[in-house]
Amino acid sequence: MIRIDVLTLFPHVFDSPLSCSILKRARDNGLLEIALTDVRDFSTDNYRKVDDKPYGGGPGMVMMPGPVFDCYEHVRQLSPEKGRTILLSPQGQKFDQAKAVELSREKRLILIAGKYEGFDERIRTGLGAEQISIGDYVLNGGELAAMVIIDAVVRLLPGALGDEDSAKNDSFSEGLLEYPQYTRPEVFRGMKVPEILLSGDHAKIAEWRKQQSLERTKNNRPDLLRKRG
Ligand code: 6GU
Repeated sequence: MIRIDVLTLFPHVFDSPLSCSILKRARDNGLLEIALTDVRDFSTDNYRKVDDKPYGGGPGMVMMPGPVFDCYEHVRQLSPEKGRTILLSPQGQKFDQAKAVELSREKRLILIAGKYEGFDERIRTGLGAEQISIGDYVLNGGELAAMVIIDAVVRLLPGALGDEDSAKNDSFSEGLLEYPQYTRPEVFRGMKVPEILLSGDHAKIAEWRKQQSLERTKNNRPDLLRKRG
């Protein structure tokens, strides 16, 4: 069982993905407890303001520390586990499968998704939060990044997938991309399934798949081969 709290200005963004397939089943089966909390509810301003202009000037708005701290302190006491606090930010360390595995072993994650140009730095330092980015591009807010992390983490929870093996064979689990897959029919619009997959020779099939994985990785993601050594 993992508990994931998300602090966000847009809790409804999470409704649809959380009600789909694996995430829904994980919640229904008690593998996952997820709680969304609206940071705006912790604004002390009459207009529910949560952001302000940056000191020193410059474009955009910055998330104010007050509402985020108050929201965080409220969320913290909803459950006894301390867990790990993660700020979603393009300035963070890059999220990858190894990080997903690491996070899937936690009892609790507290994800903070900000909108606007960024967070007041005291949010990161004061909460002792680690920062995570999902890649080298800029999103309008942390919500989709939080959703990506939740999705990647939950499918690693024991019992979350129907077939226990399927997470182990995934792309990246061995540092390589996955081999090509085929299903029926044997011939589709003149395109045939590779003969070897119909041969029943399991050793040959395993060898072919490994070769295909290496080939794909070399062509599409040479960085992964270098990382693997
Ligand atoms: Cl975590 N947030 C935002 N706003 N943009 C991102 C990101 C996060 N990761 C990649 N781009």
